Amino acid sequence: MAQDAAAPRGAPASDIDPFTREHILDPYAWHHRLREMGALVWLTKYQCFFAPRYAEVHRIISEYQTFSSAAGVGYTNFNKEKPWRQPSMLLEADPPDHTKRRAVVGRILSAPNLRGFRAGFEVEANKLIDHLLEVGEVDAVPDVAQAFVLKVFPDAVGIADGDRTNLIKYGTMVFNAFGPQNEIFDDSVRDLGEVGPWIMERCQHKNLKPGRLGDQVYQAVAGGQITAEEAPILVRSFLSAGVDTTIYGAGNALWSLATNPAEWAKVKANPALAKPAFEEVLRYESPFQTFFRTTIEDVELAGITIPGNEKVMVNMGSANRDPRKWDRADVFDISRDVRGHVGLGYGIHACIGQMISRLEVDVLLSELARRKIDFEVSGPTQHIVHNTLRGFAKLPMRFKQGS
Ligand code: OVM
Repeated sequence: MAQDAAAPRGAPASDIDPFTREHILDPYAWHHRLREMGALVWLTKYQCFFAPRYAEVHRIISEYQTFSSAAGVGYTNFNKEKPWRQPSMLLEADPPDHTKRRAVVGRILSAPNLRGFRAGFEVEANKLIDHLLEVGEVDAVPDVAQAFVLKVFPDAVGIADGDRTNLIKYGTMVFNAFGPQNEIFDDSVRDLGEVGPWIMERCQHKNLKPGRLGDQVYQAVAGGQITAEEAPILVRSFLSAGVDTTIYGAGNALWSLATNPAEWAKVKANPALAKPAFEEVLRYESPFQTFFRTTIEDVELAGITIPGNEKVMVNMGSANRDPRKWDRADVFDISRDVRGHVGLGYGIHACIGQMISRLEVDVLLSELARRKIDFEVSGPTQHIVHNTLRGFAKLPMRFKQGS
């Protein structure tokens, strides 16, 4: 057990390491403990504050003027250390740089602009469901979540067909890099020399199918809204942020619904409930658990002064289960009022891909529901050991025709 003590900073302190294998695999007990300790807890190992409660998480991600993203949203402070890759032009940027790019990409990823994809996603979901009924037992991470997302999402961006596993390798690097430079990070960047150039090649205009989302970014260059230098790095954001998140989100959805069959019965009875069910998954098993901000200047939060140019660790997974905000926070309930969850962030940096991610998972779940498919966990599961994402490495499941 970690030692808790009063910190010199006037906040409670903890020597807990959120990035050990043990704490990654079982986060909710230590989240609870840190929430009970205070609104800000000083992490002695990382020498930074940790925000475990909903109110402060919400405030930090709202106040982009004070809590900057430009020094990176991982533990590495770009003001002090070199980033591992060229920073994202959306995620790792502040206004005014962020503003125009956000508007352009936001329009491309808006619901009206995505409407045309639904029918094709449904075809793919139904092919997959036919296959699941044939084989019965699968590992739902590679065989369902990954199979579906790796087909429909890169197709929508306009990436050529073929082996797309480099997208997963790259996503694993990107999201592990938001944590400390520990062994988990080192393991995931091992293939960077091969995967990095592969990704950047996919971001070139000539390699993107005309009319799809990637090409639309380049059309904005032609329209003068963004520069030619920005375009490939913006397409890179699609490939960085859009794959692992939705795969683990879909896996977490299948697990949450399989282990709460009364909730799945509600969706089967009314497939329109697939949408609120996924929102509850984003709260209950947030795929993107944690990131950081960097203070631009001294700021007072919860009675504590945080000096400028310091990292603050923000835990959305913990905020999404804070009983100060949520009734029966540890219960998966698709009927609850889940508005305000921070599973997709909030404010100017709120997930820009949320509409396509929701569309993918909604199609998958609502087609399973429409066809009255039942599924259950059929063997031991295993979570990923990952610095920032929460999801399954192994999720054995049995699918069968229900009624
Ligand atoms: C990006 C990016 C990468 C990872 C995550 C993310 C959660 C964005 O390259 O813009 O948002």
